[in-house]
Amino acid sequence: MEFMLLAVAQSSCPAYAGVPGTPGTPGHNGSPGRDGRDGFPGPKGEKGDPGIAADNNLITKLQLDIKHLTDRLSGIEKGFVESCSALVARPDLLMALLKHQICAVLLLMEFMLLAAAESSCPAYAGVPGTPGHNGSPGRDGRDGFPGPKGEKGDPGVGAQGPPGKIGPPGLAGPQGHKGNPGSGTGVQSALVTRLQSDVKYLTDRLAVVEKVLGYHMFRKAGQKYYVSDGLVGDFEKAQKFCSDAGAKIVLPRSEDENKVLTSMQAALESTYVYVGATDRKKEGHFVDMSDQPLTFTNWKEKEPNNYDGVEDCTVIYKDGVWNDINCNSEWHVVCEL
Ligand code: FUC
Ligand code: CA
Repeated sequence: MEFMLLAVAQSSCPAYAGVPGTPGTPGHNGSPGRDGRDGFPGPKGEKGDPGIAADNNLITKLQLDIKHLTDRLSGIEKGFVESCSALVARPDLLMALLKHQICAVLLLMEFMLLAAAESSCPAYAGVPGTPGHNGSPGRDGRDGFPGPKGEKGDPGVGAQGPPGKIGPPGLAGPQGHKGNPGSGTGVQSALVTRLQSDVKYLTDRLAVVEKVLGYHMFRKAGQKYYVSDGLVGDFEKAQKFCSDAGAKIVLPRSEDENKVLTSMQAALESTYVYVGATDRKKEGHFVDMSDQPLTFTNWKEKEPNNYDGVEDCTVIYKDGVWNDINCNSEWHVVCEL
């Protein structure tokens, strides 16, 4: 009714300014805030593998040691030492030690979408007001995710310089304590262990050979050496002479060794040479100098006969056969190393 009356008044009256309209609709929400700051750097990469230069130097040194020892042995023994060719290094294993690892890191990014809701209210009649101002910018976004993990560090570099010239080996010292577990690769450790064992074997062998060189006469018998300075004495004297030399009275343990001793005996121009076997502890039961049963004998026919009941020691005759004899009689002394 009121609306109709107004319409009638407007059509019939001069136009006046209308009643101001109701306020406009609220402005839209402000624009989204700025992107968040960059994330912090990722965690530091893992420490690189231990350097291999030091171990390689050790391997090189051991190989040089082996070459040096092998050369010395070959020179000394002049062809009667077995080949040391089994001790040649293994370059293929060394190459396998150099390996590289590349790690790929996957970065997950999360995006959040915000939807602004618009709301409007119906306006009443009248001229709508001007739109309100935009709202203030939203808050800054959240910080980004941490960056990717850093690259793995470079392998370390050994501080050890190149090996110097090898001096002559000294006397073998006492065995040291067991070392800590190695830090190299399995292949590397196995190679080093083998080379160290080879060096020890050759060093020990060289010490024996050099000792042998100090005697007037020597013969190689398998892995042993028979040595003599031409000494003649009773069994006690023979025992002392050999034990002072870090050796034992000779005792052939095979036909071949028995032949070597026989040839030495001929060179010594000796009738008898003492052999390290006695039955002093139990008559008729001959044992070696460690009281172990004999694994090889070459008794002459009808020997041992314990002649006159006083024969507890053993000698080898010129033709290689054995005889039991009085320990107080004096014969040539040969030791084995
Ligand atoms: C044989 C040997 C003895 C001794 C004697 C002269 O009877 O068995 O050991 O040599 O000869
Ligand atoms: Ca006898």
